[in-house]
Amino acid sequence: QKADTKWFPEAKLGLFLHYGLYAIPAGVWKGKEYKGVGEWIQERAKIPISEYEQLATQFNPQQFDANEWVLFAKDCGFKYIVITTKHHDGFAMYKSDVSKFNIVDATPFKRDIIRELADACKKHGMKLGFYYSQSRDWHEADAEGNLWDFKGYQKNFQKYLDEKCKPQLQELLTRYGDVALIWFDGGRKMSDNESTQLVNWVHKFQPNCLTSSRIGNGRGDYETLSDNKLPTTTTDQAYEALFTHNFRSWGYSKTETKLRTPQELMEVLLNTISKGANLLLNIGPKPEGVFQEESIRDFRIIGKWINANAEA
Ligand code: FUL
Repeated sequence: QKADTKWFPEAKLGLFLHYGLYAIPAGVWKGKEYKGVGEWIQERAKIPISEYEQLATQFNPQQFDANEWVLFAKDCGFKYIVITTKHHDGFAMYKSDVSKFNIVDATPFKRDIIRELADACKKHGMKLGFYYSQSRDWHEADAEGNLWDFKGYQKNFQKYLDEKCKPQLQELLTRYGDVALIWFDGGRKMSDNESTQLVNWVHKFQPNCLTSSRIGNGRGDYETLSDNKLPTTTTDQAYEALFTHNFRSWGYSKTETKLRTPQELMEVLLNTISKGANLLLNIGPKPEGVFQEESIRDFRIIGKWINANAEA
């Protein structure tokens, strides 16, 4: 049973937010600069879990204000927000009973950012979707990816699915109201059975919650393209291109400072929506809980055009 995708092509523009512990190192670990994807720092620098976990004790985004984020998105013409609830590092940005490695139990901040965002989205009529890294989880021995802490270990992927992935998805789908979509990421190594299990699991709790194609094996409800790639053909299917303001990093980065200009953002936007696909445009919020000033400035510029040209 596929979910109802009708709202999706009508939405056209989504705000992608990659927020997590990786915003603190922001591409720099022990004085060494890592270019590219800042949210991959644990893998790039092969940081042991015990050390990476220490970042949680420093995570305290005092300036975070969910209403501000949502109203900014709304002002700029975004119709949905997708935020990382758990990226490849395995850290839950919400209160999870499944793993203590979460924002409420492991940080001095102690607030559930996803709860606050869900409430703000509801209040302001914004759709909310959850990014969830379903196969890579560098915090877990049985998940994909961490070969530095768990060298030579015989993985039991189904165990990870049953004991972390599925229970966490259940939390996300039963505690935060309507979830517009689960933005699965990284299903290339999954079997058809594993992908199907997860899609069914999502639809069991919320039949109309969309699942992205990165669930693997053609099982998603809508098609999401490769990172920072324009659609090549016109489509009337539910399709989505994703671009980050900063050319290469999704998480906040001090080593990737070049940003797409408003002109470049407009080109990406027009190219994408003229082909019938949605654009999911990304910001990596800073450790303090705010967006980079340049992103606010530039997104407001394209927002003006979007609002001026929005269909009545
Ligand atoms: C990729 C991930 O590995 C990146 O870190 C990022 O989340 C991007 C949107 O998808 O596959």
